[in-house]
Amino acid sequence: MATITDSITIAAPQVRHTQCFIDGKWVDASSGKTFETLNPATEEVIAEVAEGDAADIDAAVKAARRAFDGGPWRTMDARDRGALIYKLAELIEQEKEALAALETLDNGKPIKDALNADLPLVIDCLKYYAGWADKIQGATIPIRGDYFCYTRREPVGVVGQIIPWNFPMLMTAWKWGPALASGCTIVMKPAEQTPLTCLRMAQLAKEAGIPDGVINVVPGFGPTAGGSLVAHPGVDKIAFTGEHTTAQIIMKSAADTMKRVTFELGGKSPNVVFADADLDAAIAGSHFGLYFNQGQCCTAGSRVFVEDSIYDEFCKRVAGMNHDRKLGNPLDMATEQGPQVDQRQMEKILSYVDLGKQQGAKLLSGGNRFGDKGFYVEPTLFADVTDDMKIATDEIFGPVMSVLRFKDQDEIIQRANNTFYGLAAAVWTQDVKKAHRFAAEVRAGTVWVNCYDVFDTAAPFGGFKMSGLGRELGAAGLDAYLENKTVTVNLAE
Ligand code: TXE
Repeated sequence: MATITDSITIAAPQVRHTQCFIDGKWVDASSGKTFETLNPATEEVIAEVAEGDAADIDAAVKAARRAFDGGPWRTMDARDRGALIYKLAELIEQEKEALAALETLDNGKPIKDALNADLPLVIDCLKYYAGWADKIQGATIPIRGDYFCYTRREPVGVVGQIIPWNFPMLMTAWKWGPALASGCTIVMKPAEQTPLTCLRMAQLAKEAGIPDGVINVVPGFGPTAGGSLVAHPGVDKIAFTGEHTTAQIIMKSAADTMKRVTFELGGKSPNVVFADADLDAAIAGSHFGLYFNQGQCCTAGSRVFVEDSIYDEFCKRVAGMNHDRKLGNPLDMATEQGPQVDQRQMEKILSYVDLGKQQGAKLLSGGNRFGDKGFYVEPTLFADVTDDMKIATDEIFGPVMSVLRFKDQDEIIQRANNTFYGLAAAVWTQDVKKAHRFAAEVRAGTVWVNCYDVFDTAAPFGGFKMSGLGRELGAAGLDAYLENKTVTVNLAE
């Protein structure tokens, strides 16, 4: 089974911010309440964090409203706004080791991943959107008559942003980058499991010179802090990443004030491996596509369809990789898999393992909690999974791979699309025609061909069907933070 690692361990970082960040100041929750954030590797309390609720959200929205309506942010030279966003990226870069360690402490992800994946993507995202600030342009439109018609692209206003715990800093950057570039002001509610890095980023934004009130962060729980943000009449738009059932609650509540909404939600992404694929690459890529980040990725390739003739070899080799996988202290540079984010997620995953066994799937590796301290789950592999089993239909959000067999190329599109999700998909084949046919016919917002989880800030990302609404990243990601204003000028004498 997986082994405990023993090599260079990074020191636990200092926790500097635990209060609400409102109007450029650190303040306690107005109720005085706090909640604990835990280290999921040890189950020990890292810090007590201010538990914001409706009153704190109200203060934050008012600050954001003032900063938007009367402050310099929206009206300053766009290039200067871009420079401030770039400065924030540079300050993050200067303390990237400490931020990566803080992310690992709060979330449990291996420090190696926080350093080599999360932090570079965060910095890249902010630098990319810094470059957009002075390139947001309208159009001149040749309408009928003696008129001059043009459009202005204006910031949507105060945006409420609610993020999950699987990539706390990266989700912060994905939300802040386009909002800041377009001139919006922000009230963010980080996930209750992982508030610490977002709070540190707020302080760095202040040090970068982003004016008070432009970014506000209110930690707290979903139905209270999150719910009041969604209901607040002073908020113009909500951007949310999390579970689709939460998005449905948010969408209904946002309807009362006609807020704009964008959603990045879950998935049950099909990953199709044809017999003609480069098998080494397909196995390595499929393993990464599911087990990366403890399986806690919205894009996780959790329905792996493997062609009959290579099915047994594929499963055997994935089981071997699981056997060798290094689980342990996530602050250890050699650790490949850390704990799940919390007890609830660990228990949810283990209950799906039980369901897989009950419904007749064949457990080839893992299936248990790893150790008795920390929320670790062994890398788990099920073979002989059929399309209707719960482990093939539900988002497990953990290190559980379900491998399904296919024989007929024509059946695979229909089976891949047989889900209410539509976030991502992948195909492994050396046949160009097969790859493009799959890419065209699969109902998903992102398709990877002979690769998995390749993200770039410049490329739009989001879901079809119940996996989301709107797009993040790239130029498309800016649209969600902009209104189109049409101006028509009478030129007649
Ligand atoms: O998500 P929630 P949870 C999936 C994954 C996971 C499951 C539950 O399957 O097992 O969701 O995770 C805030 N009004 N994903 O419970 O509840 C909440 O405080 C306003 C997929 O963490 O959606 C947090 O900040 N806000 C996913 C954020 O919403 C509310 C990432 C996400 O929490 C709220 C995470 C409410 N009524 C989980 N209720 C992905 N696709 O990336 C909660 N929140």
